[in-house]
Amino acid sequence: MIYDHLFKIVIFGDKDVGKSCLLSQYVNKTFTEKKYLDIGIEFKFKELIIDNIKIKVQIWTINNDDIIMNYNNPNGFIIIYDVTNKDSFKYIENKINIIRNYYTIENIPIIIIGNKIDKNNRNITLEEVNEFSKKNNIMNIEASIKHNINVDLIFEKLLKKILEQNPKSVKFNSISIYFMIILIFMIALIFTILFII
Ligand SMILES: Nc1nc2c(ncn2[C@@H]2O[C@H](COP(=O)(O)OP(=O)(O)OP(=O)(O)O)[C@@H](O)[C@H]2O)c(=O)[nH]1
Ligand SMILES: [Mg+2]
Repeated sequence: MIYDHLFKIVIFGDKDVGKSCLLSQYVNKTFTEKKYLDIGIEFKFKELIIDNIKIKVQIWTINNDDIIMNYNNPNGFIIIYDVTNKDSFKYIENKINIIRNYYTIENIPIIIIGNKIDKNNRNITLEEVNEFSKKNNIMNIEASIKHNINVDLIFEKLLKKILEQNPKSVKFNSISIYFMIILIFMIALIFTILFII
């Protein structure tokens, strides 16, 4: 697919919240109960169309502050917590400040995800999350990555926000480059013929 935009999204959050699961559920539509090997950093690509705009997304999962600091120009962040684990929610509060301070982009799109709503021992109420989101001006959504509930919606919401900040620009894609080469060749040919006659 020839795309209009290439965006980078970073998935971040405390241990075991479901970062690796989100990546494989969204891109490959697979889920495993087994713990993914914690390799610190992973990425996959996904292509999709939103409002007739062709987008290629490079999605990273990271679980280390240093990587956040060194990460090159992300367009948006997905920060996950586990609705059954209070600590995982506390964890994101200070991470949002790190991201905001480091990237200096006042309004870098961020969405926070309350994952594992399929479990019945939830520890964090939607009210406290809504209050936190409002205070920090970020989007939030709850999900069950296990049951593929709201997984596509997470990316759709974030990407729509990213698109608002990156209006469609005219770019050279591979077809237009071929077209330019042929055009230049034709013009050169016409001049050569004119020169000869
Ligand atoms: N019940 C339930 N379990 C989930 C869900 N999402 C992920 N899990 C489980 O949570 C565990 C951790 O998932 P991972 O995706 O490996 O978590 P992670 O955030 O990548 O963990 P680290 O890379 O170690 O920081 C796994 O056993 C998953 O099966 C969900 O929506 N519901
Ligand atoms: Mg992981």
